[in-house]
Amino acid sequence: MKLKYYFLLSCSILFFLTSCSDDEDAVLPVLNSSGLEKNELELKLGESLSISPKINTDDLDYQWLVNDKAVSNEATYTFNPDAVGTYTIKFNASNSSGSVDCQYQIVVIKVRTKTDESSAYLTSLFEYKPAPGQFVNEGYGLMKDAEAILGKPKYGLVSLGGFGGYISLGFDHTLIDEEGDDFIVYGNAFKGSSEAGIVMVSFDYNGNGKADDAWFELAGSEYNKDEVIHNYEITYTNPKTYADVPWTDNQGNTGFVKINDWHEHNYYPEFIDEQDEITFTGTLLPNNKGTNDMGWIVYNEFEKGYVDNYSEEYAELKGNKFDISWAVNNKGEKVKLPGVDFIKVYTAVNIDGGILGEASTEIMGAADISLLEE
Ligand SMILES: [Ca+2]
Ligand SMILES: [Ca+2]
Ligand SMILES: [Ca+2]
Repeated sequence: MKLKYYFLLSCSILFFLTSCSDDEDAVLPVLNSSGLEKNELELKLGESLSISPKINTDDLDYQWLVNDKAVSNEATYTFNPDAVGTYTIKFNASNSSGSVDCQYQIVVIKVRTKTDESSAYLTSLFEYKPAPGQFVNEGYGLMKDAEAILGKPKYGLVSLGGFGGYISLGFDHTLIDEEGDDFIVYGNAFKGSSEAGIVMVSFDYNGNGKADDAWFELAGSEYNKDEVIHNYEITYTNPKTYADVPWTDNQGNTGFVKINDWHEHNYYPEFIDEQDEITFTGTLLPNNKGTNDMGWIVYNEFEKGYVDNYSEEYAELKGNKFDISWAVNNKGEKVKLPGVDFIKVYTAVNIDGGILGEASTEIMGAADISLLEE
């Protein structure tokens, strides 16, 4: 998590050693307390915050500044912001003997509290950018398919193509990290067909309603395993025809998303801006391809924490459960978010399934567990 999300506090005392004081009796001000107990702070829009620094004397001139603009000359300041953002509040108190000052940094956030009208299901599509795949540019791999997964899941289904292909989506309220699992993402997995996708989550820190804030991965069961490659990067080149799609990765490997006879068209997404090549980055899960007793290719399930993955809960839910508290930053450190406004899902395996085509995560929708009927 970036430092700017933390409340920063620094205080100091300045002695007027060189000044010629008229008032020999003024008590040198000493700051006993900054006025706030916690050393980190996020304030929700609509809430106010009173700051009362504790100083050893009352004989002082006070000055408060918010983002360098003078706002008060009282001993106590009540901060009552009317917009989200990061605010620097400065406090200074002085007399003829010296001065004390403090600086506070406060991040004001807007949480869209759920109401009786809130939908349990996805309401916004922000971006759909699949990696090359057999369903891309046809049924299940067009923008209209991405739109079809909004609302209550019915038959809508969208494919994300090979590794890295993603979709970003939103709810009409902020999902709060409650006890246990918080939301479900629906897929089309079945026993032997786990085409795992990773979920990333984001809070609308800048309050603009757009998914343009920092993303955090929800660490699933494989996250800390040796076979997992973090910061994996793959670049696909557009063949601009019905032909194998070449790729290179940052591990020194090359390969192809191979065409098959059932999908006779270009597999590279023709509706995205990047029409020569595209690079995706993310966490690469271990290759889960195997064969069953009949000799057929299967994709074995991972334990927990992935989309389109036949984990324990899948048979009953037709989806996978996620807990916001699994969020980690890009160093793998736990992150505490005020909530989740946006989710992003990407295909997290890079597997050529032979006759099955490339492994690609599919999604049918998502739901806030707290709003589902028991
Ligand atoms: Ca939770
Ligand atoms: Ca935003
Ligand atoms: Ca699937």
